Amino acid sequence: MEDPTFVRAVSPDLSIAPMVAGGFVGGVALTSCPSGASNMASGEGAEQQQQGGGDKYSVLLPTYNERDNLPLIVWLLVRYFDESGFDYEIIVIDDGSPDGTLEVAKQLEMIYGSDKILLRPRAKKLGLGTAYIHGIQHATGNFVFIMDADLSHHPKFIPDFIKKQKEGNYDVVSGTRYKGDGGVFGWDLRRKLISRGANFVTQVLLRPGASDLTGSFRLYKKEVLQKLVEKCVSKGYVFQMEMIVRARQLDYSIGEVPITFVDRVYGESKLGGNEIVSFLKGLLHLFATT
Ligand SMILES: Nc1nc2c(ncn2[C@@H]2O[C@H](COP(=O)(O)OP(=O)(O)OP(=O)(O)O)[C@@H](O)[C@H]2O)c(=O)[nH]1
Ligand SMILES: [Mg+2]
Repeated sequence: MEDPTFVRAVSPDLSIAPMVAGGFVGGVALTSCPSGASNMASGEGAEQQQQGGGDKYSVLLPTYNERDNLPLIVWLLVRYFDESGFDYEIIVIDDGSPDGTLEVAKQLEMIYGSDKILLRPRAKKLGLGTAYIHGIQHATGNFVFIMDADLSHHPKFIPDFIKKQKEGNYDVVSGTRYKGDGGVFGWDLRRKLISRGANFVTQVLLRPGASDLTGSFRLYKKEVLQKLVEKCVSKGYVFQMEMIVRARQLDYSIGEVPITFVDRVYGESKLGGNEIVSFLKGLLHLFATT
C-alpha cells in the first residue's frame, strides 16, 4: 500500500508533487494543500515580475464530476504559471456536477483569490463545446488555454506552449501525442486504437496538417478561438477535430508541442460506443462539407 499521508498523482515521469492526502482526497478539507499553495494565496506569486509583454493567459477548465482532480490541477497550474511569471487566470466551468465539484472550486477560489480562480458554473450538463463558448465570454486574457481538468493534461507543458507560440507567433498551438517525445500513458489497446484510428481516418479524409486531431490541450489567440468556436457545428468528441480542421481551412497558423497524455487519475471514463458512432458521423459530415 502507498504511504497513507501522500497521494502521488500518476505522471509519465512521476514528477507531480505529492499532495497531502487530506488536502484533496474527498475534495473537501483543502487547508492542508502543499506549502506553495498557501504562499501563492498570500500573494507571493503575484509579486513576481510579470513576463510576456502584457500577455495574459486564460485557462478554461470545464469540469463534470472532477472534485478529486480539481485541487491538484489548479495547484499545478498556479505553480507553473507563477514559476514562469506570466499573467493568468483559471476559469472553472462546472456543469452542475453531482459530486460537488463546484463546492471544491469555491474553496480553491478562497485559497488562491477570485482574480486567479473564476467560477463560471452552469446549472446542468450542457456539453463541452458550449462550455468553451461560455468560458471564452468571461476570459480577460488575450490568449486562451483549453485543457481537461482530469489530470490527463499536465500543466508542466504550459511553458512549452507559450514558448512555441512566441517562436512563430502562431494562432494556435496544439499539444500532440503523436510527434517527438509525445505519448499516451495508461490507455488500454482498445482506447489507443480508437485514438490512432480516429486520427488516421481524419488525416486521410481531411488532410488537416496537424498530427494530433482529437487531443484537446491547446493554446489559442483569443480572437482566433472565438472565430473557430463560432464556425464549429459539432458537439461531443468530434469538436476538437473540427476546431483544428477549421483552423487550417481559415489559414490560421498552427504550431505543435509534444505532450504526454495520462489517463484520468480519478473518475470514470465516458468513452463508449455512442461517442465513437457520433465521432464517425461528425467526421463524415466534415468530409462532406469542408
Ligand atoms: N462543463 C463541462 N465539462 C465537461 C463536460 N463533459 C466533460 N467535461 C470535462 O471536460 C474534460 C474532458 O472530458 P473527459 O470526460 O475527461 O473526456 P475524455 O478525456 O475524452 O474521456 P475520459 O477521461 O476517459 O473520461 C474533463 O475536464 C471533464 O470534466 C460537460 O458537459 N460540461
Ligand atoms: Mg479525460
